[in-house]
Amino acid sequence: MLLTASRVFTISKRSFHAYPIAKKFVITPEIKAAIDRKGPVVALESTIISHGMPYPQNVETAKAVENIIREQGAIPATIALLDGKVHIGLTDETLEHLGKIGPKAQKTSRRDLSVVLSQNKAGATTVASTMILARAAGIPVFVTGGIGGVHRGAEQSFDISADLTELGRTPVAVVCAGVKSILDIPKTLEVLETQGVTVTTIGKDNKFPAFYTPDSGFKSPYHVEDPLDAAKSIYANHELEMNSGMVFAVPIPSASAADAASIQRAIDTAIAEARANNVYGKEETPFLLKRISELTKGKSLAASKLDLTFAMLLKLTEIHMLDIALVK
Ligand code: PSU
Ligand code: MN
Repeated sequence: MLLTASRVFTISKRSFHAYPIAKKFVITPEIKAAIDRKGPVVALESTIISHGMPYPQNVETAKAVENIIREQGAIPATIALLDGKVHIGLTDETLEHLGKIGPKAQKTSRRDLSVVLSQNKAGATTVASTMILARAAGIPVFVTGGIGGVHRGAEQSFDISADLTELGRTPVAVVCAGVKSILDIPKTLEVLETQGVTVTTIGKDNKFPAFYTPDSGFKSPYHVEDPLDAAKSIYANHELEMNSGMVFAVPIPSASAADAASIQRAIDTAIAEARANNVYGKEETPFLLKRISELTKGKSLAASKLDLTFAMLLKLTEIHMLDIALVK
């Protein structure tokens, strides 16, 4: 399934360019050089490191993902906020630090950036803030596991992730394994449509994936089999100066998919617990993910399968991401 480096496409740059970078940005020399020569760079978020997994697995997984990107001929750019600076690319030391402090780093979405930076706090970036900072640095493609979306019960709580509005206003292509069914998937797809976000499944059919499973039961508006077609649509998005983002969903292969029924049971339990414990807002996603991981770990078989699935998904999304990487 590994694609060769020759399959790393470049997308000619017209309207897509880095903003004049403020002093607040610390970009590793390797990434800076790659951006300057329009080489392939892949942005990665850091909430998944701080809030997604315990130490040291979080650091190990982050490194594994970065290695896959390198093997494919692109440069990984993990983004985080430390000591009042935006770090584009983490060193071994900064990654280790972020991994160790874990949830003590502040989960940082668009509305949090100004406070975290001005107060010199440690901040882990969500999909929304990673898009903003990647775009500023001149990186047009970003890979993650699952994006945020419309929470179940949003008709009462109004809880809709800022990831969706960011996708409507920032021209970064987000490659992911779909949307977890901790969220309301059809409502998420509706909001993405309202925001003008192109949603494309990369695969044989137009099934929109649900992270753990290849088919959420809902359709993707578009699907392409060849990642080159995905790259072409990113190019067209830049040419038209749309200034909106795109979602590319890469389904997990059926053979690796977690058992849908047991995952669904864990999700339902976790959601009921969140309601019973009055967990809302920015705490909800980390709470649900932690509980689902704990609940499925109770059954050792399901647990190892889930962990394996998660690692594989990251790999697959990185690989595809490289495929559709980048700007010239
Ligand atoms: N969905 C997942 N895993 C995650 C997240 C979402 O399956 O780790 C993280 C991402 O960083 C995403 C954020 O951007 O949670 C969304 O949080 P909220 O719903 O609070 O916007
Ligand atoms: Mn929310």
